[in-house]
Amino acid sequence: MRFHIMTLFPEIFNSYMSESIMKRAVEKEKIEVNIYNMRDFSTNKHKKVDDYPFGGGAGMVMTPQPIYDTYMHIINTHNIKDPRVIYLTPKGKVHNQTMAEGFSKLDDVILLCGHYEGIDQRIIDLIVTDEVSIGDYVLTGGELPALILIDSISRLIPGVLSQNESFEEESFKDNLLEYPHYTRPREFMDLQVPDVLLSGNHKNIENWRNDESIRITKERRPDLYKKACK
Ligand code: 6GU
Repeated sequence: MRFHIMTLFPEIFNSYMSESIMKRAVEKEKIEVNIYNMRDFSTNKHKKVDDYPFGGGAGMVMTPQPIYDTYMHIINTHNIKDPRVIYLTPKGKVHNQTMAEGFSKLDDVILLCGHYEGIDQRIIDLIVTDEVSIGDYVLTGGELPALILIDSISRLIPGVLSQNESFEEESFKDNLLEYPHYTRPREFMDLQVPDVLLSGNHKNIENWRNDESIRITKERRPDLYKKACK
């Protein structure tokens, strides 16, 4: 999978992509991350990328030219046939595990990070295929949401996680939240590890974990619990 990030703040991505599982995924060539500073594509003599909104109002709007030219550069240099362009915006469809699974099957994903009050609507009409939000709160820009998409998508690509890190048993599988985990020591600050986990009885352990998953989901996420029962 190749990610192509369109941003005004390219530096934000370097440290996250240089650690842990993301770093390993790049090294193993399971993912490729290309970062484009849209300011570099501005034809304005001062490299301007924003302007006042027609109709008035607060804040600035990103102008279409640098965005469109960055997009054309990406699809031409990488020979992308049916480009999927995800615009990160609080107005988008809220990201979830099912959407991450869908995106993980693509060869190329272009992530468009907005700033200021937003981007010219004509860019959305012309090139954006998906508008995605990461939740019901407002951030200052699309860079953190883009990293969240990259992370959630990458770990679903075969070979990115090791056997150990497998996503076969984790939260949101079958719309359930994950059961609690324990490790050594058996007693910590007078708190014990549940006996069943020390019993060696695999059937009982599986049943306990399943019951805990259901209990926790019902308590915290009645919306998910309803779907899990279907
Ligand atoms: Cl994708 N962008 C911004 N700026 N704020 C957000 C968001 C995205 N998702 C939730 N809040």
